[in-house]
Amino acid sequence: MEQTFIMIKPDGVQRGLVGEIISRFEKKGFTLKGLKLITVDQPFAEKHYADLSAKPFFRGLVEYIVSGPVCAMVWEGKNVVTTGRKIIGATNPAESAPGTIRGDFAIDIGRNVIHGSDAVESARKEIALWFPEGIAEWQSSLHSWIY
Ligand code: 3AN
Repeated sequence: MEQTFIMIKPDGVQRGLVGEIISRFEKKGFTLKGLKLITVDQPFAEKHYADLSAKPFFRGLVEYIVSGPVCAMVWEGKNVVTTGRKIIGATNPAESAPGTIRGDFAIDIGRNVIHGSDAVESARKEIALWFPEGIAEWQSSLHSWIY
């Protein structure tokens, strides 16, 4: 089953949006497979955002991510990478539709509340980076058609 890495950024944690965001993924029908509150250091944040290292906003982005605890999660379900990105909304909150997380809760591209993997392959890499200890194995006891 497909998995994705979702991270509530320091602003989302400090604004008390963790419950709301988890609720949206749960209500959609996705399954929570990993969850931790963690403060990362600069080398770790640079590794996570390595693809953006040449961007002018890279330094500020790293400073933002290390500024406080983030809520790191693994979510599972059919098409969860693409659908998760739809739930999150466009990168720039000025362009993210109402009803999406960024559309509802963010204003500034540099404080856009949440991260979600952009492809199955990057999800695999990000889950390995953020959850080197592995994630809990569990199966829902609901019938498989209830999701
Ligand atoms: P997404 O998070 O939607 O996948 P990316 O991968 O292009 O978007 O950007 C990663 C993060 O970098 C964004 N979540 C945002 O916090 C930050 N970012 C992107 N573009 C800018 C920008 N122009 N100015 C400041 N921060 C930016």
